[in-house]
Amino acid sequence: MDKQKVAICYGITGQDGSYLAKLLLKKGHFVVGVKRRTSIINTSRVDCLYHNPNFKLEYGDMNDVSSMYRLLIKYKPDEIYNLAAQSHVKVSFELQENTVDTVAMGTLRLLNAVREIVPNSKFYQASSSEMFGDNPNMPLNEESTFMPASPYACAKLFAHNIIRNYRKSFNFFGCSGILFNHESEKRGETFVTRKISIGTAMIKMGLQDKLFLGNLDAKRDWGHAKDFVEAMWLMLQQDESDDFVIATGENHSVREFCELAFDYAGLGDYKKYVEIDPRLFRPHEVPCLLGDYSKAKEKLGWSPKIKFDNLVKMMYDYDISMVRKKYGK
Ligand code: NAP
Ligand code: G4F
Repeated sequence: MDKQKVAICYGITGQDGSYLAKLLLKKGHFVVGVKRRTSIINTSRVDCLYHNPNFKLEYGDMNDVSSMYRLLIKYKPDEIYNLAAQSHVKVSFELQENTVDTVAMGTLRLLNAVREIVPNSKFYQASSSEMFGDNPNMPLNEESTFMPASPYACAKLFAHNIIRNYRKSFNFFGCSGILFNHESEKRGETFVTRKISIGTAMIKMGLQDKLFLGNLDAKRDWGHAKDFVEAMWLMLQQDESDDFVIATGENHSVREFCELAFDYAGLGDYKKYVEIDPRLFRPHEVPCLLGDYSKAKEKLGWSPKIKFDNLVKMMYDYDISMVRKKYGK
């Protein structure tokens, strides 16, 4: 019988960490999830895994090298998934150093520890379509030019490049998934899709009158996180490491997301409820993102399953049931 694979996942408490943990457990892995210390308990997305004998939570931080060594020595993982980040683009304009330290330097710290302790392991890096930034040449693929437009994107690009560099310089198995936006019922509540699905549900239940948003014209290539974590795992099952764009190949505006959510909720025209708050505009907006996932389709056999319409409906359905539960309606 094959030895059980051990995976360490940084960023376990986030949206993707929780979906990835469930997938890896289904694949038979022993999963070590790394959580950081916070003043309020931050494990709600993975609490359902707490009693699983193949799942273990450990403290660690992207800014704490000795904890990286401690965990790598203790578990000797076969696979390492680096999903940890200050992942909010707008916030990165206000917390530049913290974002760069966690995303860029944190990745470098983890890479160096991995190279020393488990040099034959496989490493996944959560790269981002934000790295394409201002590039107007859609659709974007692995060969497209990176033109990062935020401190977050600059930091992600450093991490992306250092993985490529280690792959070529040290024969290191490091894959970067250049993931376009992916959302879900577990998406952080300050990202636009979840703001809309919760806001629509609150308005539907008469608990809120208005939803305040920023740029409604921005377009994103939105998929579902459950589909996207499958691509992460597939990348690490290959014989050679590489970079892959993961996207749906379709994009929609924030306005279209609103139209669909309010219509599905039976509230009619979103314009009756949505107001623009200029404080939500960004110093430098990425107006449009659209990905070409042909390489992932060909080499990994990966394609997205959940379409935009369904994504919006799934998120709204989840949030209306949560609002009903929370407010006893
Ligand atoms: P998320 O929900 O914001 O999760 C980020 C995770 O990183 C959380 O577990 C967070 O912990 C953890 N974290 C933050 N700072 C840390 C630190 N200093 N040390 C250790 N852990 C830290 O993000 P996500 O949507 O799941 O995305 C996962 C990764 O993919 C991120 O790197 C993101 O930048 C990248 N990405 C996301 C998308 C997308 O559309 N979702 C697209 C492309 C790339 P807390 O729970 O304590 O905050
Ligand atoms: O939901 P967002 O905050 O996501 P954004 O900036 O595209 O970043 C997400 O996807 C990236 C992949 O491309 C990840 F790397 C990153 O970690 C994160 O997961 O904003 C989407 C769009 C933007 O154009 C923004 O200006 O929605 C626009 N928007 C309009 N009103 C808003 C709002 N964004 C937020 N967060 N809040 C608003 O009220």
